[in-house]
Amino acid sequence: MIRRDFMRLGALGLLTLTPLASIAMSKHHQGSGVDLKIRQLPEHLPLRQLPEIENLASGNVFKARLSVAATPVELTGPEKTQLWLYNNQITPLIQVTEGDHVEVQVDNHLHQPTTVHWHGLKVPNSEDGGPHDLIAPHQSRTYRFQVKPGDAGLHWFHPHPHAYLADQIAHSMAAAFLVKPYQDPMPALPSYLLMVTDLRLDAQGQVAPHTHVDWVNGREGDILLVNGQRNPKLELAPGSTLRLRMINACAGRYLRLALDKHTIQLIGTDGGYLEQPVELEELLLVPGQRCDMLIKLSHEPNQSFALQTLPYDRDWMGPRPAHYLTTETLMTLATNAATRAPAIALPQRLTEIKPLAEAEVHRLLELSEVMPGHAMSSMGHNQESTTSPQGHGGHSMHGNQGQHSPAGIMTGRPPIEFLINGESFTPGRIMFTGKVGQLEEWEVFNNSHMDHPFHIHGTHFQVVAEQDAAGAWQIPAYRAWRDTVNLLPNQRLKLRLVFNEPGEWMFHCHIIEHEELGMMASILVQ
Ligand SMILES: [Cu+2]
Repeated sequence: MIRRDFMRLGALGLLTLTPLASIAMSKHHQGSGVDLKIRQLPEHLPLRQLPEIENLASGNVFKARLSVAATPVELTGPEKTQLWLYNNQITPLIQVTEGDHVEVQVDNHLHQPTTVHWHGLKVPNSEDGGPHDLIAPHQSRTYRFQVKPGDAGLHWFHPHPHAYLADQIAHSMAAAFLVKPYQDPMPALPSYLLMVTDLRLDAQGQVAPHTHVDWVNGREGDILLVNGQRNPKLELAPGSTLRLRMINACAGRYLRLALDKHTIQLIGTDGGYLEQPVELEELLLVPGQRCDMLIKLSHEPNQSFALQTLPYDRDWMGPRPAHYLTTETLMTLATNAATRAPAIALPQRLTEIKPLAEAEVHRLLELSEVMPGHAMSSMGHNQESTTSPQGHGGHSMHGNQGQHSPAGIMTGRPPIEFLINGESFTPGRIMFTGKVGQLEEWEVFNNSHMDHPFHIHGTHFQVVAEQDAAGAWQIPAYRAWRDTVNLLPNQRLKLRLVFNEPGEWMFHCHIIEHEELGMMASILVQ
């Protein structure tokens, strides 16, 4: 551990949690009883399909009611875990076709405000469910938007209320939103949606409160779930070609995906299809991102193959969770004894992604962090010149009374800030102004020692250049539409994008705790 890290850990009170040596050397994890809870969860049950939210309309209209409520769920034994869920289901699914009109009434039965952010969908700004637009406790609101033709892909929805977000995500609030294309270039294949979440429970089987380590790093739960199940199993005929579409809905966990004895054909990202399949040995799926993959399963009958997440070090600070540097199995793919499935002809070209032209406006965004008593940001900010996280509660943007006031929920968070261009998120403060239809290029610079997954609302972007480990600019190997992209420590990326809808659009780190501790800002598009 270098001296700087030692001082930062000390300032955050992390040194008192564990002897110094074990912080530096070991993978000790926090809490007890956790391993027992995990072992009580059954494995290898048949993969559950995401429960579909019922459409109350027909034709090209999708209409539904969405309740948000504390729901007891039997996870680890007789004592039920209180999760906060949409329609009392773990990771349910809305399924529509491009061009459909969507109308969803949300009834907030929580004792705190929430919003529904339609992550990846290009909705009007008024329907984006951002932090400015809260649904108060025990109130309802209806979101209305059209899914534009051309916006097919796997998206999702989750809450976005500032100050309450981390707690709501830790209680499993997340759901999938699949937009089917009018015409799919892919043939019909066995196809599965996979939503990955994680949970950390206390000895009573309830969602454990956030620790300082969670706040600094982004919370990782010990219990890794796919569609609400621990290591479920999917069994197919040998030689099958299958399609897996995955959402990383975790607050802080990076998924470095690899399938035992197989390669992955990546065919799509956040914004839909790639132009052609890309064969990969492994794929990093960071919080907020989606991937669309084809797997050509082994011809061997009666075999099992683990879909794993390999160790990924995003420069963790403080005591590491037990799982942090181990390989974990997300789910198991198995071949049965059936006759070998016939080979399926796959299209060579899936779509066209036109490169975005030279930008009219260039912006620089710097992601940084401030530890207490340390001027970490190159923007010259220090503890005196920035607002403490507790100070944000004073803005009282939520107009919420009672025990769940923003000021109350902010207590217990460490005095660390994550910044964009030296600023911690302040409701109502606009960082940039832009124009509808204008071509923008954003150079995003991660001037910190941790990875940050960077997410932009209201549009998709293309990464046009990325810095390699030596700092040299490289053109990405393939073009893709994304709304979330990872930045390594000290890395710079150039993104091109166009906002086609006016309004104030958020951009932020999708490690939920970093976003909550300030790494969020907005652009006003006119
Ligand atoms: Cu971050």
